[in-house]
Amino acid sequence: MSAFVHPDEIRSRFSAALSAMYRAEVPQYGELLTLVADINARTLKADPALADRLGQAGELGRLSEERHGAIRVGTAAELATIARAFAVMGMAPVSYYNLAPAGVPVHSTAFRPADPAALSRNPFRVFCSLLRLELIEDQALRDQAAQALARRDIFTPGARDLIETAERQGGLDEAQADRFVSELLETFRWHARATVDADAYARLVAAHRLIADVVSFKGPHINHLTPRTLDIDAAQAEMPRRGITPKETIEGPPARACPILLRQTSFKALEEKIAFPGVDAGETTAGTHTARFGEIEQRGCALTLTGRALYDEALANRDFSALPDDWTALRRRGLAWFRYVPTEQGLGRAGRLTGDLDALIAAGDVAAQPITYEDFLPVSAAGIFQSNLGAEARGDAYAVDPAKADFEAALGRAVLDEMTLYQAEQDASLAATMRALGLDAAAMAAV
Ligand code: OOG
Ligand code: NI
Repeated sequence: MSAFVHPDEIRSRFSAALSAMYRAEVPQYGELLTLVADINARTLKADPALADRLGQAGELGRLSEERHGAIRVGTAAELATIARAFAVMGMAPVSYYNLAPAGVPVHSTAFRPADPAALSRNPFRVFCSLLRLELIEDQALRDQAAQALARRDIFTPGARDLIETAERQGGLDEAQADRFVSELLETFRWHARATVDADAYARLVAAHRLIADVVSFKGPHINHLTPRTLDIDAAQAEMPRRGITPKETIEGPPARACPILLRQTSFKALEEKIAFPGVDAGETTAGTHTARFGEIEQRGCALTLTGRALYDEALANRDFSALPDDWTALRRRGLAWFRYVPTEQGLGRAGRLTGDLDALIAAGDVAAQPITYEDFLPVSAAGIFQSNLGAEARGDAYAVDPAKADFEAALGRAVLDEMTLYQAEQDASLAATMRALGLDAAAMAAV
């Protein structure tokens, strides 16, 4: 039997194919890519220290390939199959995001590579939301939505076959991997023809725009694909100059010398022509739908639970003074995650070093690199959702408890905890550094 294609490679091929498809469907996305590439090149040239830092962290190579997308599925079965499809590409569900408190009737996870080596090869992520039909108050409408969802299959037979093949064989060979990519791409494609009639669509929109978006079409079209910029303020300023109108404010933390977490901006959803099935077979009625948009993000350092609590508090009060804008302070106070590496000088002194971690860093024997935040921010996500739902979006929160257990039951597995992943990366890097320097790792615990 021929060798299997590495899941990281299948993920890269899928991410590239999705990007090409979305670029053809939404030409403004192509313009965003050019804008971000220009700004990234300019930023790296103007800031050699940043270029150095990204180079050492292994992030320069992945930058031009880096993107995340988002889809919204309608049923537990769709979510469970999507999870199996992403697993073929080395992507696992990380974190649980409940959007109901922000007035959006979904809960979500992000499928992404979990280990540092795979992230550095290609960090492609997909934010995946599951509609919560139970939050539709009107029983008749809820039933109609459930029926529309029960009638559709968002996967091609070929995609279903290949997911099973990958699970049975433990991977896909060259030909199978390419077929898997093109079959799975169909799930993410835009369908201009609605599956419900214009009346049903109008009632779904009245319940919530997002419900109409999930229920009215053959599949969960990719609704945005987001490149990573190194300077989001520059990108925001540049968008109008290139004929793109951004949302008013950047979501997430303010601009800082030491970027943390995630900052995002977007342009408003496009109004796109769609066709509803008419009363007579073959007849259609014209309509419009707004769902697909463009987004840009800047990623900073991942925060620990303590750091995240400070950030959440700061965001609520719009006062960020309690969060130090200084890598050393963030590290010493255990507010952010770091990857430790021995420096050349340190390696030259291996076996002869003493002192604690701070002393080794101060002496230049160990370097601490901020670990990039690979996840999402529910408040930011809610802001993006809201800005793309139009004025009618409900601002009030749904009165429901976080339903993580329900979500995991639908998913067919537990989501991974992002903090555990960052902690593991930090711990492993520290242990490897100490080993390389001939020091006792146990005595050097960082956070
Ligand atoms: C997903 C919105 C969340 C982000 O970057 O926070 C998201 C959606 O609109 O379906 O993509
Ligand atoms: Ni997004």
